[in-house]
Amino acid sequence: MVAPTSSPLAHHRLTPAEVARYNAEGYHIFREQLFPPAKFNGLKATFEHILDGLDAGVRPESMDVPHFQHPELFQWLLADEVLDLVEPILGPDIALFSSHFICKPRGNGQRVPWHEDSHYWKTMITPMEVVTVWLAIDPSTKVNGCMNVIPRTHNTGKLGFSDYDDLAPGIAVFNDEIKPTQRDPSRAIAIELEAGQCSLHDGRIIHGSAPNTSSIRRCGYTMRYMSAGVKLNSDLVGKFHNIYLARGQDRAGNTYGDPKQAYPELARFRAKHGKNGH
Ligand SMILES: O=C(O)CCC(=O)C(=O)O
Repeated sequence: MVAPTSSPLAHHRLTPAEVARYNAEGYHIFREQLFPPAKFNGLKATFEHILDGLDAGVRPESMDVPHFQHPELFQWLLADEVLDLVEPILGPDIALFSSHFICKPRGNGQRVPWHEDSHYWKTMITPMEVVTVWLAIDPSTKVNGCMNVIPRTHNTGKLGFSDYDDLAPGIAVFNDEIKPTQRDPSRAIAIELEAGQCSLHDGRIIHGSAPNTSSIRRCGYTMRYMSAGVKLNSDLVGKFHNIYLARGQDRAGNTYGDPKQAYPELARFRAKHGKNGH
């Protein structure tokens, strides 16, 4: 008899040591290609198509929840390559929480103020446990405004709920920013990625990025996942937000959206009522 060569966890793409480091530092840089080349190129072509169809005046940094209008994105959002990456952190029951193309055009790409994602989600989910996979659609470097994270801030200081100052509307991707006394950018790590690579970050970590004044566009696709044991505020379901069961089973009594269906009414509601933040 041939001894088994793989364990039930063999498809996991992070080692236990990498998971421990992610939990301690609040982020991880994944240097492999997330998807095989043809699959990545398909996502990039889909992104370019959505970008080309943006209404006049809509900034490309603000392509939030595109999957509500473009269910073809679930080919990537629910793909094993991504779920195998987050499963060692989240466990076997996984929900897709959200997604966002943050595309800084060359020359005049807006900066992302220092923030915690949790600041924008505090009335949405409990507990606040989200992993974002930030996939580089374009190369992302210090030159074109890559994301910076301040390690360990997800479990120190204000634990994801810092105090914020308002910013003048329209000058940055969000209209508020963590108070200067509650952040220390001198400790930040620049996450430079080749196209097709990705990073992971905890929803409570302090992060942000500089404007893009370079001649190279910088687009990242944020794919956000949580355990299916995290509860989405049921008042929001079908009106403001939907989540999707990606793997395993529901553990929180959530209602899940149908990935074969578009929900343009959610996008319309968000556009009408405005949304500052993720
Ligand atoms: O794209 C960036 O520079 C910031 C990304 C971000 O805020 C996020 O993924 O939560």
